[in-house]
Amino acid sequence: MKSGSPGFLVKNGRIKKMSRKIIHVDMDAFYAAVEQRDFPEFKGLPVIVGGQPDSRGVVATCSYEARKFGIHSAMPCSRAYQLCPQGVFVKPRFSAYKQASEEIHSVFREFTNMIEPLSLDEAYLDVSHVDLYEGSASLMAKEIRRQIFKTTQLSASAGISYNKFLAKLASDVNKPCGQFLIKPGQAEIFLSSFPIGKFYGVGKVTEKKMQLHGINTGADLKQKSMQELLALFGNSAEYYYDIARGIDDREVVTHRIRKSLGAENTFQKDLDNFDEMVEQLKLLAIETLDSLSRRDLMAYTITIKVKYADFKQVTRSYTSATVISVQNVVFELLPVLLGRTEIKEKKVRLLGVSFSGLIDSSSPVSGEQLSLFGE
Ligand code: DCP
Ligand code: MG
Repeated sequence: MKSGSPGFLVKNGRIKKMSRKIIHVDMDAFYAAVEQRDFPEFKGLPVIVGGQPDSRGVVATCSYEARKFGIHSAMPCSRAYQLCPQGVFVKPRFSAYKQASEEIHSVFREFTNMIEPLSLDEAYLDVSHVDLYEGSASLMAKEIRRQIFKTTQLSASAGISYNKFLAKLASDVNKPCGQFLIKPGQAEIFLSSFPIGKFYGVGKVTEKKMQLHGINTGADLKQKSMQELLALFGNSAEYYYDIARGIDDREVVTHRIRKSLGAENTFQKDLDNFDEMVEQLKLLAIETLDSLSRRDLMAYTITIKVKYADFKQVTRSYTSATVISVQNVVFELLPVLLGRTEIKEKKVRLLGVSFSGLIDSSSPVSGEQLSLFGE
């Protein structure tokens, strides 16, 4: 049996699918909590991690005290300052968050090796085959949270269910510092009153489109037939059909292959000069190429992202049949891609470079591609 798969059980001569037990752990106000732990004078205060109030940066996260003022992740810091001038604005300290994340993972590993990290503060654990606490995933989650707190003095929330989709939704229910279980048979009731925009995989654009068609909750989504969903959403129809019913067969993937790697920068002043933009893109490209090579990765696709002064954003990509993550090739492509945007008409506030279509540079195919490219 493949580890982490639900497996099969032969019962009364019939094959029965065993359901999974998934725990989704998500730290509470992660970066801000680390700041409040390391600087006790910040405890109980609205702490905003990200840029300074007078900068053009955005909020990475904020403490629950700050959330009462309406501040949230990705909000411009200037806006956060308007909402809460007395807030404590601090710069992120990634090494501290990374360290905390490693400690959290060592707690996870006491329970299972079937861990799929989603970010520094979030992971899925497949505990289907773990015998601790007589196999009770709820008790395991409670103990995981207790041990995380003991080791890091940081609080975590957890969602427990029979698949990843539901476990992730569940971890938000009793946040902060709580957990919630969705048992088989409870999903559809749980989802029926759930606002459609909160479903994982329903972004802002899809949310609007669904609302236009009278889909505001999980119950509304479930009312739609597969035919109707196909007409509305094409390839994604099946996904929406399934999530309305709480169906998700994705396994916990322990060795996730990175899909993309990139860097971006918001400028203090909008840029309006082509050469300067190319220079900035080159700097971002060098940084990203460096991260790729440290991870022994190479890429087939390069994408630039341009956010204009009016906040509209576009991406331009180029995919090659050969590996393109080589500095001189990238430097040639950057001005070409940039030339395909509206920078002549609009100023630019943010630039980004990312690589996707990643392969391991030690894999035989990449060696072949590289030599092809060399010719
Ligand atoms: N983060 C970020 N930029 C975002 C969102 C998040 O830099 N737009 C960072 C800061 C967060 C961390 O990732 O601390 C984890 O993100 P979460 O969405 O889990 O948010 P928090 O852990 O901060 O809060 P919550 O208690 O809602 O999970
Ligand atoms: Mg979190």
